[in-house]
Amino acid sequence: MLRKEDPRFLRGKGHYLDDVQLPGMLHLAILRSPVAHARIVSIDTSAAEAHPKVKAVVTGETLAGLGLAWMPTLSNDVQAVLATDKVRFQGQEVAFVVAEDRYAARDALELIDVEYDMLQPVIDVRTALADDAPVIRDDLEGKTNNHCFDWETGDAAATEAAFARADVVVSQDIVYPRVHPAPMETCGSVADYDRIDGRLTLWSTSQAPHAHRTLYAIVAGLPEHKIRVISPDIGGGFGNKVPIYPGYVCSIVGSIVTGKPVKWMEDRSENLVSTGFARDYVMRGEIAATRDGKILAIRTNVLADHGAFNGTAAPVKYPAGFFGVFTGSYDIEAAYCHMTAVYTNKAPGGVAYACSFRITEAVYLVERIVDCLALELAMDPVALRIKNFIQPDQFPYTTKTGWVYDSGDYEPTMREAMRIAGYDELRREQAEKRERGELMGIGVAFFTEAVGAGPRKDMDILGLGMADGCELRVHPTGKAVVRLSVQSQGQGHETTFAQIVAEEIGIPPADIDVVHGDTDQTPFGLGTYGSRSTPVSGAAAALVARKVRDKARIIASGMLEVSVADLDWDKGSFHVKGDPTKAVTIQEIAMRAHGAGDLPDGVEGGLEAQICYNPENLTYPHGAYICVVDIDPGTAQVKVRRFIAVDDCGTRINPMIIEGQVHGGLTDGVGMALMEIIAFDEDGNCLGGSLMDYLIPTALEVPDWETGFTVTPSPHHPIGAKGVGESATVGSPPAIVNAVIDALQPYGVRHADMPLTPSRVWDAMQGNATPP
Ligand code: PCD
Repeated sequence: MLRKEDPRFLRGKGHYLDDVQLPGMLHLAILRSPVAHARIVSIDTSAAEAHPKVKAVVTGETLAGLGLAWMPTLSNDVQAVLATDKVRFQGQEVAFVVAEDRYAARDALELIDVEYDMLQPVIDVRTALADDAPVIRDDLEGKTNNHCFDWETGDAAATEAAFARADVVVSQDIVYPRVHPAPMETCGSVADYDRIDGRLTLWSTSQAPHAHRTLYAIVAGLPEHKIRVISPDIGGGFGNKVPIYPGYVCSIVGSIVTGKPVKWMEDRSENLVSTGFARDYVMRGEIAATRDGKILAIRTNVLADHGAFNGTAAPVKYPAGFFGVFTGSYDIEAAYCHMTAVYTNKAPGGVAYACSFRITEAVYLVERIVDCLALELAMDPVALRIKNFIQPDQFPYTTKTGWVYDSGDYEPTMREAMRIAGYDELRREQAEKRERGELMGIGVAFFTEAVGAGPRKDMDILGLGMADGCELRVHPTGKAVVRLSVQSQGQGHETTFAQIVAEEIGIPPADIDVVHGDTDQTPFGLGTYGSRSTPVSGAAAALVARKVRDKARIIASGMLEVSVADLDWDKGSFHVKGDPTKAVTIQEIAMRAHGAGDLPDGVEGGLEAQICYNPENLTYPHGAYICVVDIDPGTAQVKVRRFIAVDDCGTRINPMIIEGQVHGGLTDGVGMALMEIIAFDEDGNCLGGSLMDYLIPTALEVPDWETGFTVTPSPHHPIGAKGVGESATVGSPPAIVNAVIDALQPYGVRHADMPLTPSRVWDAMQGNATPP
């Protein structure tokens, strides 16, 4: 089925944040710190205030007076809305101007004079905890160092014992560099505060409008029922639009102060420099195995860079998110992970960029060290993986860190990827090319993801349980509206959720409207990220439709004058058992439900239902990826020649949309593996602040994707579907890096860190370790 939203998008009729125009609307611009770490000595706003088009200039001091200078983050830290005492990263919000137009607001920023007293910045995560490192978060009471949190999982002693028994132990330092989600649309908001009835309407680029509304209610002390958060069409989220950014709060304050609607819209550099980054994990992976390739244990130690404020959105019990699933798809004896997170003078975060809370880092780590082990054992990387896969009869499988994988059948997925790739033929081709000095590499990655957070007993964000509501109304003429708590950023929910409901209730998808992204119009729920919409809200949509169908059955029994037990469902109609000619359609039932005359005893009029779905478990999609690269030995440039992706996301709702999700994620993977990095110089200047410096891939850098699938339904999801939105971003970087390392075997290279730019690959070929 084609996407219902596309006629609107393809004709330029999408309605994005910057399309919101309100009468009398003013424009807000933010003054940002040019330096990474400095004390604010003074701020002179008088010249800006004198600008004829300026309506307000607000500093941290003004906000402090209102108790709004600091706000809670989604991970129990606090973050400055506008700096009061110090600036803690380059690009931090220092003051804002509200003016009649966007240009005047930006011009006036240049009239603000800030005097900074420079402090030494903390940039290198490895030395952030040194005794003499300046303390970044001296706003936190009693803070004497840059330590953010420690976290561990697994069994250290059992893991040590397994390592002691192993024939082979391989360890490798692996960096997953800081990258940025860089959605096509940057972040922004329009706040409209009505002073008379005390109502705030906020249009914002939010992936989680309900959760944001609750936070605004708590922070600003506004009554929650007087706040309406609207996410219009969103031009890509990728996790970038999960956190609450100071700019959103500034636009609210701007509207309260001026009494007018106020728009804030980031430019590209502001987005790259100041909003949620992703990854930035410095990892050491260790793997223990027998000589014949049975993996015994995996151990890892991670140093996590959280920037100046911990703005991560992650379930609170898992400060490192789902990194606990770092044991991958393998049945092993023991595992242990220790993580230390630190503050640095860099932009706060990080967000789960196509990552389901750090699963991307976990998958990269395990798939790299398994390849390192294959090299050490001189074993084929596919054979090593197959030998260690969790077997189909072991599901539900409890990992050594306590997660329960719901279902999986890994080997057929791996074999399907090998079939499409022509794996053995590729190996033969590679051998021939090696003879001739050509550098061809074949990389394999196999992943299992954990997506679809809740359940609410285990998972919450700031005390809000991770469940989702759904409401379905069938109108008298048999057309329907389904209201969701999740929010699409391009994934096609208007289509797929209509399909889910259509399948259950037999009304054609074209007759079902999907309403989302408006807290006044939809039931409460935690929003879209971590590929949770299908696992959680998709389940809610199926169940709410079944609830409506149950009611329709009772009404049908009255219409056909038989008992409920004597009816058969036929997708769209009920008929009397054994007599298909005695039937009523769902449309006829809908009219009857709203019509004159009596309904069966105890049945209220109308045909609608609402539920709140609390998932029993996460869903665990898996996939097998094979990448073929060629490297130019003269320039060290990597070309991805082929990429085969076989995904298993359980029951597939819309194959075309899944295909699009996979294409997008694979392209992300090429970017991260070969091009993207948000780097800093030693003064804390961000070196990735524009798309000239932060390279993202285009159609020119990617091959024609070759995709396939297997189907292993989730046993606990009502329609067996698992998430898929992030799978390809998670699975592709290790496949690409493994391919590059494989190609570099003639040079004896075991590892090189992303992004594998020509200079890094060249360095690796010269035997130089990758720079940090
Ligand atoms: N599906 C189907 N079937 C299945 C699954 C799924 O069909 N089995 C489909 C659905 O329905 C949708 C899609 O597909 O439509 C997706 O889904 P999911 O997986 O559930 O997911 P979601 O929740 O919806 O979404 C989310 C994701 C994420 S998370 C991300 S990053 C990204 C992805 O999504 N982002 C984006 N993808 C995308 N796309 C687009 N276009 N845009 C965007 O932005 Mo995070 O955490 O936030 O970082």
